[in-house]
Amino acid sequence: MKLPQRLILISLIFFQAISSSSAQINGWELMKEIIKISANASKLSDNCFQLTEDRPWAGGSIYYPNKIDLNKNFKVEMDVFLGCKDGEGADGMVFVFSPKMALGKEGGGIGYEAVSPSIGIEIDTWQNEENNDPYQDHLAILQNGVVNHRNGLTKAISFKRNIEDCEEHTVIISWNALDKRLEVFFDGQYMAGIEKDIVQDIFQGDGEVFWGVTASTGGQFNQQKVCFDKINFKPGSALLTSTFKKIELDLLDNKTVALTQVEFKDQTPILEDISTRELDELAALLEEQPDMHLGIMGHVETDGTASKRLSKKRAKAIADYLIEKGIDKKRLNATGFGNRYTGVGEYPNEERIEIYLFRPLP
Ligand SMILES: [Ca+2]
Ligand SMILES: [Ca+2]
Repeated sequence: MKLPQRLILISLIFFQAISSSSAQINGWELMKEIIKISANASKLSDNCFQLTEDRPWAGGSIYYPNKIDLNKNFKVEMDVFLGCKDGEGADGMVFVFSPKMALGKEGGGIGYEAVSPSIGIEIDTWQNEENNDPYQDHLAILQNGVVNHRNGLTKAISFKRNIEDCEEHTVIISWNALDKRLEVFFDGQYMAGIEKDIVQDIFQGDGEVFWGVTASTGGQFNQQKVCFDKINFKPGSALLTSTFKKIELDLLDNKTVALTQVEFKDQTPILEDISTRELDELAALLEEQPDMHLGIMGHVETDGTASKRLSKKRAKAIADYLIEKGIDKKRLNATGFGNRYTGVGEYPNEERIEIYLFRPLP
């Protein structure tokens, strides 16, 4: 198997995809399972995490443990809770992109200091004069684990009010890979932005990084929490390969499997953009197995002739996509079953595309 070439090919396809469409993947379902927690952080619910308790000298971080690719767009919407103490509260939190899942220094370091290479979006609730912090709670885009505002990518931007107010605040972080623009919004207001080739300038050309949030307390302290509302990104190639890996192994083991990432627009055979990465992997597998044919079976939820037709059209849409990717149509056998068969075991979804490999009779 020529895996490296395949990865390069897939990267190229994705690189082209960003310029032509706004395809997005909601990483949320994946994230619920596999967030990585370090030090004093803890999980509060499926989408909420406590980063620090309300006690001195605590530090905590959470990271999504599969790299994302900054050559593609990334957007996260989260609610941050910075505590209930203003004058006596500290220190804040930092949203981080870095090839390491690291927790930096506590206190004024906000769990970010010394995490390098990195981009950090700091929400700072304590004035450290040694870091040129303004008196007010503030926000800034920082680089390479340096918390001194003299070296920031933006200056420190003060909030017009106290943000350690026992309330949740919405933070949106948006990276546009094409314009190379990183923007931060707080409670619906634009706060800061940079235009920078982060992949080249910070990460030496390798756009695959982890993302996470760090926080700390010091002599002063607050409880600090983060909840994620929406996360949109395309996974890096490592995740891409690992999600398809199981499907590939099962197929080669003569099993029938349901595709996990293929989605259609409601009641139509039109593929959602999200589907392409799994189908591209499937096309690559078929290229590696030139003697094998592929059975494609469409299943839908509802009863009736129209449903049977829809399930067949959907199976055919998969075949058409693979043909477009260079797979000989003689190798593809698409059928639709309406709702005749219920999904079982690992594939309880009624709406699904199942596939299997078979060797044609001579
Ligand atoms: Ca404050
Ligand atoms: Ca500070």
